[in-house]
Amino acid sequence: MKVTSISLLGLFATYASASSHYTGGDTSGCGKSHWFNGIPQIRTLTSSGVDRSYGIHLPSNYSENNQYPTILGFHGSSSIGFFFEADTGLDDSEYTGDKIMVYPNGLGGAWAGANYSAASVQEDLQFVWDVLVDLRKNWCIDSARIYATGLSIGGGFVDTIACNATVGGEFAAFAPASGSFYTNNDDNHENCEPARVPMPILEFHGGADTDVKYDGGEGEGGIEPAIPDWLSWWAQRNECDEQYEQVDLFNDDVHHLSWTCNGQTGVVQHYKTDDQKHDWASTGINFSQLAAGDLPTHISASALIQSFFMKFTRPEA
Ligand SMILES: *[C@@H]1O[C@H](CO)[C@@H](O)[C@H](O)[C@H]1NC(C)=O
Ligand SMILES: *[C@@H]1O[C@H](CO)[C@@H](O)[C@H](O)[C@H]1NC(C)=O
Ligand SMILES: *[C@@H]1O[C@H](CO)[C@@H](O)[C@H](O)[C@H]1NC(C)=O
Ligand SMILES: CC(=O)N[C@H]1CO[C@H](CO)[C@@H](O)[C@@H]1O
Repeated sequence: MKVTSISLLGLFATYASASSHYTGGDTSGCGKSHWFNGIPQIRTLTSSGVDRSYGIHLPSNYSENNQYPTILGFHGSSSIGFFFEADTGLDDSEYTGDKIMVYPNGLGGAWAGANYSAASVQEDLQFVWDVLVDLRKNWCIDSARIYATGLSIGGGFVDTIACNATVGGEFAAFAPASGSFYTNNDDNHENCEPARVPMPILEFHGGADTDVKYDGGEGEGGIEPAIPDWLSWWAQRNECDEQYEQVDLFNDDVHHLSWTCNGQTGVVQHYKTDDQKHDWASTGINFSQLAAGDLPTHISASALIQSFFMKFTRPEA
């Protein structure tokens, strides 16, 4: 009986996603005016008894009664949100001129999941929850259009969020890049419990990544899955057709994989850039590429995630 009602709810969520826009969520931050729109700001809060912080960037034409799509961007290891912005350019109005960008800062420069992480998975998930509460109280957030992206261990943590029904359920779609997936990986991938079907997810990964290898194995902070395996788990969770569509681009240097799930195209997507190392895919050189001894690639992850995210809204629960 219980199982039947759960699968019925799953079906409902699937069909509701196309038409029914989620209108829940606190909107008490709407109507509050702010200074320094268009300029990065830092906000602090206490989470699990620890002082934490995040950066926030509002559109320069922020309008206090407009509910904005909001993207949380999780930095890589030995980093802070400010550097993730520098690598991705996600504050640029060409990407987020009508969205709010949020850059949470990890404890000890990293995120939970690795064997070197300062915070536990429980604490970092709680932090994301607390950030969402703080955002909604202070700014005008569209709770149907909250998204998460991240680089390296920040990408891995995006997967950790997606796999937690409570916290991940607040998001409409996810886009990890060069992700080190330490939780819900080979041995325990079935522990992943997403809030609903589907949970749209797009991953970028370099074929020449020697830090978080495409074929998986020992990583800096634990065992990582092979990316094709990780993709197949998400395809299963999202009830996708087994056969995906593959388009080879740029003289076979870039491979775009896309899954259709319950009749909806592109719910799970992947870009493999053959020559790319462990960094953020962009057509202009950025710091993460310099640090990895890499060059720009053919595609811009910052642009591609915008069109991916805007295809999806969080359905009614
Ligand atoms: C705000 O500016 C962006 C470009 O920076 C533009 O795309 C958007 O339409 C503007 N929004 C409003 C409400 O004027
Ligand atoms: C999701 O994360 C929250 C916050 O850490 C935690 O309390 C909850 O137990 C997690 N849920 C699952 C199913 O792991
Ligand atoms: C973390 O895991 C990696 C990969 O298994 C291992 O090489 C490393 O020694 C571990 N580090 C710690 C501090 O346990
Ligand atoms: C420092 C730097 O040049 N960063 C760039 C990295 O790539 C993104 C996306 O193309 C640019 O917007 C950044 O300015």
